[in-house]
Amino acid sequence: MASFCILDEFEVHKNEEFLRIAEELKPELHETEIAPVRLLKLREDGSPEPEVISEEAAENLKAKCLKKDDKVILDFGNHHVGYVTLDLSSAGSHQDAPAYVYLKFTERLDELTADTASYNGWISKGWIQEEYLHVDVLPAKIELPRRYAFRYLEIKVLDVSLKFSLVVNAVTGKAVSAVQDEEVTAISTEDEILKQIDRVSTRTLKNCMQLVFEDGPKRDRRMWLGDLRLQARANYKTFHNTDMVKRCLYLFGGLTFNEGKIPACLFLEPEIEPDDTYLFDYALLYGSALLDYYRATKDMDTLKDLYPVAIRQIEIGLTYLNEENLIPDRSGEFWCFVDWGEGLNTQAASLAILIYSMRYGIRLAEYMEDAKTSQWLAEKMDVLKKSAVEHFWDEEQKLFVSGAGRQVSWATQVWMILARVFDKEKNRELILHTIEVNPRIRMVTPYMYHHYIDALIRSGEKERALDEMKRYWGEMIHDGADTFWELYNPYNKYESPYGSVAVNSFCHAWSCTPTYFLRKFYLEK
Ligand code: RAM
Repeated sequence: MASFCILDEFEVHKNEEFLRIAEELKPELHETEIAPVRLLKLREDGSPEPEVISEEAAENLKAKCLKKDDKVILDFGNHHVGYVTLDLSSAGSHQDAPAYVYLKFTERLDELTADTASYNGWISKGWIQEEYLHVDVLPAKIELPRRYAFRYLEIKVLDVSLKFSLVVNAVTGKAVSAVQDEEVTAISTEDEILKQIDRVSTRTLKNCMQLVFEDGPKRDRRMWLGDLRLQARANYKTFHNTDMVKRCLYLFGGLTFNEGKIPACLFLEPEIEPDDTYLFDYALLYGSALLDYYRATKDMDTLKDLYPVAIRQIEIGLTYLNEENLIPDRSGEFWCFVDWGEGLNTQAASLAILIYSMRYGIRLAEYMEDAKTSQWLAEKMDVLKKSAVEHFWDEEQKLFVSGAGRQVSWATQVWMILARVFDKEKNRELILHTIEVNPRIRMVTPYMYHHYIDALIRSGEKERALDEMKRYWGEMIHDGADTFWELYNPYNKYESPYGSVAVNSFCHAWSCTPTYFLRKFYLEK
């Protein structure tokens, strides 16, 4: 379990003008009608691969008289985020007892057979998309109040009475998103896997684009800064909804806390409010998200407004350095994210991310013609690069190590490459050597894989990056992904940071970036 770093004193600073700008950019959500496209039946042996029993879902559904323990499984054909209405009635004698109904919405097929009752993870089981309904009077049209992220819906009759049955006349729904499929053109390639990867990426992005860039429409449903940065990159190359990025950057910039820190995430309801969680790396990466935005839009007014917020994050980051110019090791806390994954030591990566953010800070300062800032940042960055090599480079292993235990992980190598502690050729040697050694402490999230792909491309290993993308995201599709997942460890497919995959999110913002890589580095003229 991650130990959260809850702040003793938490003081929110609101910039009303920034929040006003953000509010004006609030999108109208598009609604699309959705309906089940087929009914499924689980195999006799209970295996998760259901048999398709009907393509004429609506007619077949209506024809069923459901008794105690009967169930139907509806397949909506693709992953959706939205609302569902049940149209129910009874057959037989007068309804003499409540119809007691169980509903389970799932994003993946596998989840239909997962045992959710024994869930014992460390985050709320409230995220599992299950409902228990008592329907006292039939017929009834029930508009379910929650928003779901789902492709499948199981409806099970927990009980009726001996004298009547439940009839599901129809299940209808509306999917919601700030963007529409038509806004994106498919990539032109003959490669089927790449086409699929691109399609699943854009679907993931679309379903996470709600009133802000959410991280996962099933779980969390809030805006995390690290996820936002990657979503925005994918968005520039696809839906190009730059207003949404602008809105989100202003929200983070307008809701800072203690010393001007940007929170790691924002809650959206009942009112937008910052979480009392500071993640060192996420806050530092704000500048990178701002620079991407500026490069995509040339919106100087926004840059001018938010530049001080970005530079402030670097200043705050620098205050954590000790006398040896190192960030003290806080791997045991939820303080510098880097990646989920048991036992990952984040000390070296945190210094690398600080260096990386300073390079972005320098670029921002150059656009702002702020020579003083770019100069001090460049000088300090050189000092930190030297410190990184001096303390973390292991000449014998030819790898970077991290923490007192001198841990070798993939994440540390990747972030040192992205920090450009070495030149391009040496970075190339390092990434190839890492692949060969295959350190035991692996990457587990698509978030970390994004940075790995980035590191390969920046080290001149473009073809290998493409192969790795196909291997990782392609394998997820092979394992049934309609949208990409929060966590995917090809070596342990049931891994969860929360104690059970039942609460993992299977449409997760930070996993949508293959579309960015493909469109930016491979398919654009
Ligand atoms: C989880 C979510 C989110 C991520 C944080 C660090 O709660 O998966 O996307 O940014 O962790």
